[in-house]
Amino acid sequence: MGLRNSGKSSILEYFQGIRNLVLFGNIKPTVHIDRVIYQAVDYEHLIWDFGGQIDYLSDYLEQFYEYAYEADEIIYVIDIQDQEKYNPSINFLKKIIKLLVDKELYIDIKVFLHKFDPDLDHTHPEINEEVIINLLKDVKNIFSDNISYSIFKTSLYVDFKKYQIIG
Ligand SMILES: Nc1nc2c(ncn2[C@@H]2O[C@H](COP(=O)(O)OP(=O)(O)OP(=O)(O)O)[C@@H](O)[C@H]2O)c(=O)[nH]1
Ligand SMILES: [Mg+2]
Repeated sequence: MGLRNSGKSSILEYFQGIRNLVLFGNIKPTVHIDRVIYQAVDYEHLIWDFGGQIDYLSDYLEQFYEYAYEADEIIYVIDIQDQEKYNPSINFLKKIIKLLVDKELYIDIKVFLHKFDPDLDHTHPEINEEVIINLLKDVKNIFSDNISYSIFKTSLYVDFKKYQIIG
């Protein structure tokens, strides 16, 4: 889950082996919910990709129990390159957490601070350490003690690697 354009569907494509950055640029906004089966080494994951456009969000909250009661975990994606959406994104997550508590759903939450690209200080110098520390503080603040959560920095634009194959 997460607001529109935060990178959720791209992350799922990446899980499934896509590495071509051009293809990520071609992904269309998800219409309502896309259900994806991802065969990992260990077992099969059934992943629900919740389209983040504004029109869908109230439905997710209204029917939250029906959507969530069988889930093992929620991955919540925040686009760190889009500062204007920090507050709305945190507010939506806050509503999700309140529903989890109210409905006694003890589902683990992983927050991805996403688009944390290796060249971020060149492409987005305004997203400096202070901005990230404040964002982290704001995210941590909305969690109560009875919710298990972890926070990650993520990016699909991973570092260049070279593998020697001959010589
Ligand atoms: N810079 C950068 N861009 C990314 C990264 N991951 C995804 N994107 C871009 O983010 C844009 C939105 O990606 P989507 O995967 O469609 O986002 P979404 O959260 O599924 O959007 P909705 O389906 O509308 O909720 C695309 O242009 C991607 O190329 C990343 O790690 N770094
Ligand atoms: Mg999507």
